Amino acid sequence: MGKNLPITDANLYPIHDKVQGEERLSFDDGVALYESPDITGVGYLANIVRESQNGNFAYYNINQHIDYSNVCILHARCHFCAFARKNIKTDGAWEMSVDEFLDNAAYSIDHGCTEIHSVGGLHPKLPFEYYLDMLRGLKKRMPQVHLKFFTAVEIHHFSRIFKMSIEEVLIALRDAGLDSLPGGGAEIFAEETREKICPGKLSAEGWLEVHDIAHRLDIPTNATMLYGHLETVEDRVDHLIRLRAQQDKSGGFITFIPLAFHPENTRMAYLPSTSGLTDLQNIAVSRLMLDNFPHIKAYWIMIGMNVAQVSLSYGADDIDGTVTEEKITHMAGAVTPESVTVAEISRVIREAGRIPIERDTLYNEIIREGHRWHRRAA
Ligand code: V47
Repeated sequence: MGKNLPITDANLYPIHDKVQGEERLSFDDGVALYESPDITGVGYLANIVRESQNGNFAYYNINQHIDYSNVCILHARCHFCAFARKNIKTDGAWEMSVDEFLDNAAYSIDHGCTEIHSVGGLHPKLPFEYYLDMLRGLKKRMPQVHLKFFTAVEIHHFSRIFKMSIEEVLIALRDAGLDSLPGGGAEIFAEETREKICPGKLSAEGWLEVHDIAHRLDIPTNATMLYGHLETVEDRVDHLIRLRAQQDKSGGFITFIPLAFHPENTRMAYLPSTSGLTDLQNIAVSRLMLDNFPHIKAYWIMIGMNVAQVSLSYGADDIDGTVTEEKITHMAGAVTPESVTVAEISRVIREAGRIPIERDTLYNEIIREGHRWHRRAA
């Protein structure tokens, strides 16, 4: 068994058999994958799943990130965050008016973006109308553009401060133009570690409940996991298995994005940055454990374009997008550019031996004719 396989760790052979038989991997398999010294072998296994699900394609999108404000009532609680500020008077704080936000988003029209990704801190004072007006204003100006707004933590915050149920919040936002939720705020679900890195933040159950309700309302969402801080290997596997169980239940996750912790300017600045091998390992193990997630995204902003390129053979089928003005990671010391061109993304993907496909948020292929674009009919 395994004689002609590019696997040197015998602990991976039974997992190889399960992967070949399309059998679900267990908690112990997840731990064995993380503990294996044979990263190439783990990547080989992840690549089998990646190619069976997404062939030779590698997806990207043309998108814009706009963070409407970094004022956050949890500013003192999330020890991994370099983005949040106590109030608008604090050094480095910002708060866009709806008009400023809409002016900022004009970039999306000029640059043919198919998606705007917008999140903010948990703002104590902005009224619900502010969020509705942002969405309505964008939908009026650019009805084609997909609006991926607000993490589960923001949705829960709105429900609390506006005294509405999660369902009421999501329905009102959806009616105003919300198309999907990004995957942020999940951090690490394991209670003990979560309590150390972000005490008092929305719990794992709370995060999953918001996504559950969104899925029931036909609002698709993404999921993330923050790694490279105080979490154990068991915490990571537990996180992936809880996401997999949620996907079995509600089925609305589109893509999973492992997020590499950036320590600079945070209260955990004593920790080292993640290594390329840890980044590849997290991509590969998530591809293997999350058998019911259609896509795994290598977020180049956090792991760098070089590792993102290699990850296309370690389980990832998506490289995120052009991005533009990313703040959360750059305020925590990311050295990647804040934006990249389509030509560069295509070159990176082709060089990895994959076929670049421009997609929208829901993975419909985008066809461009000059400045105009449309989604390929299914
Ligand atoms: O929720 C915060 C994380 C998330 C740091 O859904 C940090 O398509 C690293 O969720 N170092 C926001 N990470 C980013 C996010 C995301 C990004 C790209 C695509 C999608 C998607 C979602 O970033 C936060 C938090 O988990 N984060 N601080 C830090 N210092």
